[in-house]
Amino acid sequence: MIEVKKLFSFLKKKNIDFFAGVPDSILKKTKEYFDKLNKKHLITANEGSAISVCIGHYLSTGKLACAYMQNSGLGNALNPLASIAHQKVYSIPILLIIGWRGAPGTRDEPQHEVKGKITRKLLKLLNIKFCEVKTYKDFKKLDNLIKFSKKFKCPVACLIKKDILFDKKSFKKSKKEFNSGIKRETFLNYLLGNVNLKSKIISTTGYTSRELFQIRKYKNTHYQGNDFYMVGGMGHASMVTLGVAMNNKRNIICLDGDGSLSMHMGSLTTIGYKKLKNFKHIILNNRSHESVGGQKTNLENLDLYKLSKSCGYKNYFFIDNEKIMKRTISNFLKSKGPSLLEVKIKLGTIQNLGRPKKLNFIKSKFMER
Ligand SMILES: Cc1ncc(C[n+]2csc(CCOP(=O)(O)OP(=O)(O)O)c2C)c(N)n1
Repeated sequence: MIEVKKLFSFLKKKNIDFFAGVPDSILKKTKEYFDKLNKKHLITANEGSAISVCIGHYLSTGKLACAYMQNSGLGNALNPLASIAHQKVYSIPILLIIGWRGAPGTRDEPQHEVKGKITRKLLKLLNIKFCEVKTYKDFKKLDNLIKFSKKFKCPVACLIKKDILFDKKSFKKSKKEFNSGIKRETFLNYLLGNVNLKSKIISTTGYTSRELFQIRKYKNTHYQGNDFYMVGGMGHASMVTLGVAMNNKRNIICLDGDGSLSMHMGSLTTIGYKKLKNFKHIILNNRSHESVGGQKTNLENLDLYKLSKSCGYKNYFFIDNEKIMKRTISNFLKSKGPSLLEVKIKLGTIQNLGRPKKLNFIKSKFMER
């Protein structure tokens, strides 16, 4: 195991002082250290952006920067890695720190096992040298890789499995600003109680899908079978919803998070362009990546009213308290879309939260109804 503090002091000694990435549960103990770095750290909308800002950093400083991500984000990172940073293109040194979900020999969710199994192969295909860091002894390997990256001007990677990083310090709980709004669970219960039985819901990655699944499962009143849980493919829920809505007359609802929304925000323009009356988009805005540790999404200044309107959405609704919830949900569901409902939610999730299981069964049910 490795204490996060020691990893950071190792990287500092290697003169690496700029970091960019998308948060991941395996790397969540790094949160407070990144927060302290302030201007030397950026949480980016997606992993391709993290690679790209590290490329820019190198172009202006000549220094190797570090991009961090979950291995599921390698897909997003692939484009700038292969088409810009690769040794045969512009040859840019970068250190990737990758949380290795679904590593062979570990048990994980299906989507992680798929990516976990091919993570090393993907890196090999990209000609990216890598090492796994499990103990302090592995710092030597990492040191050699960093030297290699600097000398031959190419990306290199370090893989870290679950439960390797630990921190002796316990940091303060999230700030007050994250504690206003409605509980996600409360909103979902309200929504499921009011939504037409024929409406379908496509929900984003992380706690949103997990809570929706759990609530449907344990509340007999909340009819099962109309949901498609995006257990992976973060940021793509709205376009899956669009694909379903284009071939349907009933309300098709996307349950999105603010982190997921920002990952592929360009989708909003396509949705606005299509102008489907049955397209209903809900953003559960907790201003954070709660599912992987509560890191900030940095969207405090994003005006979803202006954004949705300028992308071509017809209606915008907002809920930040329970009093207006029922009426607003009903108006939103009745409205002619594309409509966007922003719900201000606070941090916190259902205890003993499960995960959607039997994915093929879920898909079949969703397609049948
Ligand atoms: C491409 C990709 N990058 C990163 C992750 C890890 N991840 C899973 S859920 C999540 C946070 C989602 O944030 P948000 O949509 O705001 O929902 P919240 O967790 O706050 O409910 C992240 C970063 C992932 N699954 N896929």
